[in-house]
Amino acid sequence: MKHKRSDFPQGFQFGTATSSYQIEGHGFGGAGPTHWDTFAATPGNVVRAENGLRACDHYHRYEADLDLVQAAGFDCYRFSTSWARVMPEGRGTPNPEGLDFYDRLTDAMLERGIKPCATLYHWELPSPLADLGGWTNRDIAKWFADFTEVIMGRIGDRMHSVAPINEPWCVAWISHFLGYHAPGLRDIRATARAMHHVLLAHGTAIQTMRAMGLNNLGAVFNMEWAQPVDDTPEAARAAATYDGYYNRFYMDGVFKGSYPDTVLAGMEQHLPKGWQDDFPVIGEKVDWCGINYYTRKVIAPNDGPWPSLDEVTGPLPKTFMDWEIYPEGLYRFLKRTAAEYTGDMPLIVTENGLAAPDVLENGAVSDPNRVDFIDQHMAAIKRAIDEGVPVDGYYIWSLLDNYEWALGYEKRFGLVHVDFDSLVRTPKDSYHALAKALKE
Ligand code: GBH
Repeated sequence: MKHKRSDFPQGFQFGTATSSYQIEGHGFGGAGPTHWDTFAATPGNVVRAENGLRACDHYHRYEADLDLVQAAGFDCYRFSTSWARVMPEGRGTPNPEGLDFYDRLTDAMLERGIKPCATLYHWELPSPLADLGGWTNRDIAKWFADFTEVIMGRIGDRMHSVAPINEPWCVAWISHFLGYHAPGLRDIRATARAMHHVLLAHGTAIQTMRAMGLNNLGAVFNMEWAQPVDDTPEAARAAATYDGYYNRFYMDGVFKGSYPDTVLAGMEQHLPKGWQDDFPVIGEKVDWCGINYYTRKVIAPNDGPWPSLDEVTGPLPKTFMDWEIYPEGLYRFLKRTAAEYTGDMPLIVTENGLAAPDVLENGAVSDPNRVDFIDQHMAAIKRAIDEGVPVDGYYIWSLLDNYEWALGYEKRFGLVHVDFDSLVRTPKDSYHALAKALKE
């Protein structure tokens, strides 16, 4: 690895990220069912119909996993809390065992000198709430605020930072329009409602935590650079539409108190009535902005008003997910976010990483592509910092190979290899390279 800690400003924070459903194992310890359990059980939704019920068994192995975070020299660990573990019914009586788990997890981080960075919702909705319409039901903002109060009432005092929701686009679009994620809908009206309600829930949770006296609260967006396929005005327009739906809608809502015209043109009639009145809540001030960045999309014009249906294969080298490797996009997003949305507010790259074949051989995993990928994205971040963008941290997705949602256990994103039969962990070469870089 060419880059090292000392190439970055004093206090810059390196971290690694995971999420509850992808690593913990579920359906025990008093936890309730989630919409991912049922979605995965329906044939055709997930590769080999795999689910997160065992995953990496992190619930029982978290101490050893945090030892790995510590030994690598990471400053921060970004984890998420399972709503269904904390409130099995989604509402009402909390599950003491679930709260105890996050309490132990928090203390285990602090004992190791690791800063706990919580995400409250990373996609597994309690089934009883899904049955009530989930993100299409406006009441979810209230349900989510109650959950926020319960979980933060227990561990909030020890969090370094908190973000309510991981990637609003994914919660809304991939789950309600593309149908690739639970609940697997393909319905524009449901999508529009989810797009709005996920932001309303974000703002309500921020207000709830402010009222509890908590600080260092943020919002985490996923960003994909929209590259027009050619120089025609039609392609430029298609890319701008994609950019509106994918990237700008959520940032505009949180930072500008409006939605972009590119999106309103296509779906204003589907937004819930009175949406304009919710911006004071949606725009509740945050302290930092998180960007999850993986790839770009090459966009060609199509006849419909919707984006995502008009992606074409780009020419750049690709990861094992078939995603183009485009570090420049991270640089451009950091610059654009600071210039157009956040000004002096700290930015954190809360996720970045790649899937690779990652074969375990003779007790080791050689993953030079991951080392290069991380190095190239560090270069992009450094370039933005050198040009005055206040980037405060870089977190690698992910600590462990884990449940890659609709792709089951087929795609490996970890710095640490997991054998999903024995559950043995083996740090990959990229882990060792990073550990060395973080000491230098
Ligand atoms: C992250 O999302 C998630 O936070 C994390 O849980 C997940 O494990 C990780 O990605 C790796 O996948 O080609 O139309 O399917 C990143 C956001 C959204 C980026 C979907 C790639 C591909 C869109 N991702 N996007 S599509």
